[in-house]
Amino acid sequence: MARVNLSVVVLAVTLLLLAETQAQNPRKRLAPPKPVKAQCCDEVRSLKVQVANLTSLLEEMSRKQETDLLNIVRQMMDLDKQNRQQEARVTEAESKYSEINNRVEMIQLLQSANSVTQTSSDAVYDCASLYHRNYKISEVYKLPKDDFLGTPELDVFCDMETSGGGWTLIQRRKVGLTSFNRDWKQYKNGFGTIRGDFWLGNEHIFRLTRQPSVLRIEMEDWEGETRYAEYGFFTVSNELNSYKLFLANYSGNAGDSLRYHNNTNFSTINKDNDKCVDDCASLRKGGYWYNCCTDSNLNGVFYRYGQHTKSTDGITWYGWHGPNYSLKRVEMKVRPQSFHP
Ligand SMILES: [Ca+2]
Repeated sequence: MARVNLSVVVLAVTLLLLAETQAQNPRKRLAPPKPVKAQCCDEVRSLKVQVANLTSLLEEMSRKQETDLLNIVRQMMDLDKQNRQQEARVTEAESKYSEINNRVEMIQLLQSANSVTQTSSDAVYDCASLYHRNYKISEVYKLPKDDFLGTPELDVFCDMETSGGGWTLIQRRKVGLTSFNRDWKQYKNGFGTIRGDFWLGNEHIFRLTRQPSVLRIEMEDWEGETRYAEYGFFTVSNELNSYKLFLANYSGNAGDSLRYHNNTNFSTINKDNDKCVDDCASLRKGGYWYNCCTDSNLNGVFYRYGQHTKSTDGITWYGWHGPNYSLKRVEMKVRPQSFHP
């Protein structure tokens, strides 16, 4: 740019000089030779000095411009370098961000995959699964219908406190107004009131105990004392196999009074499946896994205080109070062996 400007200026000055010279020439011819010539030469000399001054000024300006230009070019190069460095940093940051984003998406995918797995294996099937969904109050809950598991909608009472909670009650005796002297079909489907006395139903107990289960029995006598019996293994067969009882691994302080009933079929007033010539269901007035006949009779007759030691068909647990003592209160409950509070 400086060079172009300089050339233009030099050209302009040259043209000026030429024009001046040409303008002088006719005068040179017209004017008288000597004095005019001297005057002319003085003017030319003065002009030449001016031109020299201008040229040196221009050269100085040009040098300065070139220096400035060089500085500007250097600055521009520096800026360009800085710009490239910034761009590199931005690119690096973007790639890091994208990598982190990918990782987050991967974690989210894994989490959602996990939750799907948990949902399908942790379906609301019993009180233990409700417990794991953070329902931790002992209350009545409605288990939803599940076509995959083949379970109908069902009201259950959950014990979410005893020994870690997660228990689904299958039986309760405490009020004494519900008769337990019922037929096969009623024992199959269940009867009573879920907040009071009830039998959940053999069909439901069968379904609940298809997964390895624990049975816990809690009892209270008329003196207000409590005992319990727990079986680390408990399952009930299907109806075709007469809801046959299998249990093992007793622990507790009430005595092992259900062991005698192990490996026996369920019997009711209208179905004698026991191991006795007698009809145990009729004798003990309940539905139960009668052997010949009882070491316990948790579905026997509810006798009020004062009457509770006068019969052998009451709610008995021989291991604690013998064959003639009918208990005040009983609860039978199940939960999966795999349950961890
Ligand atoms: Ca019999």
